[in-house]
Amino acid sequence: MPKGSMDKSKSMKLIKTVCNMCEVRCGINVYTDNGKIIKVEGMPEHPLNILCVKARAIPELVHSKERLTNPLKKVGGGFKEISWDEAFGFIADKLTNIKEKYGARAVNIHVGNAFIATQTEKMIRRFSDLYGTPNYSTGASFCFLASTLGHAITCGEHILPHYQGNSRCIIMWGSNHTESGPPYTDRINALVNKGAKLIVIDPRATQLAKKANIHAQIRPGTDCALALGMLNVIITEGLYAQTFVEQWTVGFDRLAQHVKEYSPERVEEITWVSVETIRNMARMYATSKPACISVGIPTNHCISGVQTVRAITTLSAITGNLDVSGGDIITPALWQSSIRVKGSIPDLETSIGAPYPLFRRFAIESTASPLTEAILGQKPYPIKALIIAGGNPLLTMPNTNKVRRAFEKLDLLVVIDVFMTDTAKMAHIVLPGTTFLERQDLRHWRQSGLSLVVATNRVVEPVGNSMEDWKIWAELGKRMGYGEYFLWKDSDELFEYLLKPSGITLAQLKENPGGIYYVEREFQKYLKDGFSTPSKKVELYSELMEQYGYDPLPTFREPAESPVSRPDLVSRYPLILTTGTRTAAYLHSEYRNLPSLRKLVPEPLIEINPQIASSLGIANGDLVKVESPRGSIELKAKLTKDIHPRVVSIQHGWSGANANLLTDDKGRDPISGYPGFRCLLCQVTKVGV
Ligand SMILES: Nc1nc2c(c(=O)[nH]1)N[C@H]1C(S)=C(S)[C@@H](COP(=O)(O)OP(=O)(O)OC[C@H]3O[C@@H](n4cnc5c(=O)[nH]c(N)nc54)[C@H](O)[C@@H]3O)O[C@H]1N2
Ligand SMILES: Nc1nc2c(c(=O)[nH]1)N[C@H]1C(S)=C(S)[C@@H](COP(=O)(O)OP(=O)(O)OC[C@H]3O[C@@H](n4cnc5c(=O)[nH]c(N)nc54)[C@H](O)[C@@H]3O)O[C@H]1N2
Ligand code: SF4
Ligand SMILES: [Mo]
Repeated sequence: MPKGSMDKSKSMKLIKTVCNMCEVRCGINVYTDNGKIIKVEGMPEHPLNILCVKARAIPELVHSKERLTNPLKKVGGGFKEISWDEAFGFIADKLTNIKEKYGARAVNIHVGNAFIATQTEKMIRRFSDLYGTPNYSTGASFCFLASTLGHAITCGEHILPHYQGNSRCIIMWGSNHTESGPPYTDRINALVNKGAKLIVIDPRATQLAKKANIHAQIRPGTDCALALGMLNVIITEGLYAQTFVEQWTVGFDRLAQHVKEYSPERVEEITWVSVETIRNMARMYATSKPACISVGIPTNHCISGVQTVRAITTLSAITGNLDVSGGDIITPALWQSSIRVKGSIPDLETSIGAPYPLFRRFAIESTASPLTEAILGQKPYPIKALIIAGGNPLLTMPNTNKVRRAFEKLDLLVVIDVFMTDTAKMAHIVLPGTTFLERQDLRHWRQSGLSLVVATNRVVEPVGNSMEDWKIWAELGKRMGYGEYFLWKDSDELFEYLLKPSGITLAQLKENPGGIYYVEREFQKYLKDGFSTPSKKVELYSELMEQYGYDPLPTFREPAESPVSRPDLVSRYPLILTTGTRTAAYLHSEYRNLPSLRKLVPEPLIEINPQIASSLGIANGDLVKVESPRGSIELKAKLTKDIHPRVVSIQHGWSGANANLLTDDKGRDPISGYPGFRCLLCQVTKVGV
């Protein structure tokens, strides 16, 4: 810490913790004075310690006047402050009645991104077990699990690009770390400066695309076809790693036969990426080793999501880039005590996620993708109550009009949040949780091969009557009569218990605020143990997929709503719409109310190419109406040559111009249940003409 600032204020305190303003989770030094956060800096002890714009806005988040400080109950059209006791009593009575009348499965508990891989998520799961509902879902219903599935089916484990190694080629495949993971961009830039080749596959010319050796401006939703086209070139030209393929893969011959259908010429037609670019990319990738691929979330958000990930993993495998330094590496998860309730674990086959058996098998939870159908259509049975912790589905789930109709029908909607979000406004009960700075969290993560576990520190006391999120569930559990299952008196005790199998103690974590590596980095572990698949090899051809009725080889399916699959829609909706591209200022629907961030990105915009804009009579800054078969929104046009002329892009998470009013909850990936957030059709018109 700079000495000068210490002198200025004797009462200033430094607390080391981890930023949770986005999923990257950098180490931060937070300075407080009289219970107020006054400054945030990067924490040198932590491997990720850049300070992005969101972290600088932490004081605005914590001390915002808009924070929820008391439990609220909907009375008439408004909310009334109530005590925690009354809130827990009300919820417990409702949950008990619903269970008696409809069974426990009539309650869905949904955990948003705020708590992924923390003790809070575990407590909520414990509560769900005790209540008896199989309908426990998380952010995995829309995020990262399609990748995990594609990886697990193919090579047994989740894989991630190893930026710490000396990659000679990096593919940013629908991934834009400049906005979505700034610290990783620094690492990529360093590798590129050392001569690594960079390939970017993106309908937009991102900052990295502009410095890339190859930028493939792909048609949204066709990544699977592109990967298969690259496989075609690599196999035809014999550019694969023969020994690895022979010893460690199954189904290569069938794959080789299968990808013959994906000639570069056919793939150009599907993807808009030229034959020459497909060939160059395939050659560059296969001959610059080691190479790693950053698989972004857009590859998951289409009907072929899991198959896309399978095809990309196949590329990595047959070129010998799996689990090598600088390639795509396997990092084991942290071994923690389970707090599932033995003997009371609900059968996921009875969950509303039943139609997605592979998702269930690997996620070990239900999915929220059929939630609105279950509420509105009572299929496969009615869902009567929904508890949402740390999520804002009214802005983040597809087809908002349908989400709203569904939520209006619920007998009980409870939202646990730190702000009065659009979703919270619909709730019968709103409970004030805390921000990550008002509690300790036990966090572990594997991004970029960093197998880190950290116990974060509380920086300030919970504001008003807000309650630490894990505790809310313990208290509600006690109120439901499950007291004997929630005996941990504080987070320290809970963390000690959870950490037991890891061999790491809480005391060690407290001494190491930058975290502890829970496993030593080991490459090519398969040489000893094989891969964690049924055959112990990389399953290019997957019998597991076949068993579940899915294509055993990665196969491209046209997006559910595209000019090819829905020619009937094209004259009315001629443009391709991708939604959800990240901006560094915000996290999904969060932080629009923090002044410094709002200043950076003041309003929602639609990115549109000047070529198409001029044909529609639209100038930069004009107010336009964007319409899809589900609904319409109005927002300003940002004319930019950086986007493909036939594609428009809108960020999600804006309350006034909610992209999910345009998206569809149908046409889902049959394996993961993920909706096609990234590949839809729309029409753009200037407002007022
Ligand atoms: N600041 C910030 N950071 C975040 C988040 C946030 O909301 N804000 N969210 C976090 C979460 S939960 C996630 S999942 C990640 C997501 O982060 P990323 O995986 O990086 O995803 P995006 O930024 O949505 O999109 C990346 C790029 O894909 C392009 N793209 C759009 N459609 C397609 C397509 O069909 N194919 C291809 N190849 N490219 C396409 C977009 O133009 C964009 O440049 O970010 C995380 N980090
Ligand atoms: N159209 C479109 N929609 C998308 C996507 C897309 O690309 N396009 N991306 C999808 C993806 S990948 C994801 S991950 C989801 C994200 O979807 P959500 O999980 O709904 O994400 P957020 O909008 O960040 O909502 C988090 C909520 O938790 C609250 N919160 C934050 N921290 C805490 C805390 O510590 N305690 C409590 N109690 N509350 C807290 C915030 O105020 C916020 O309201 O969105 C999905 N939706
Ligand atoms: S990238 Fe920014 S918001 Fe995300 S964890 Fe790091 S400092 Fe926080
Ligand atoms: Mo996500």
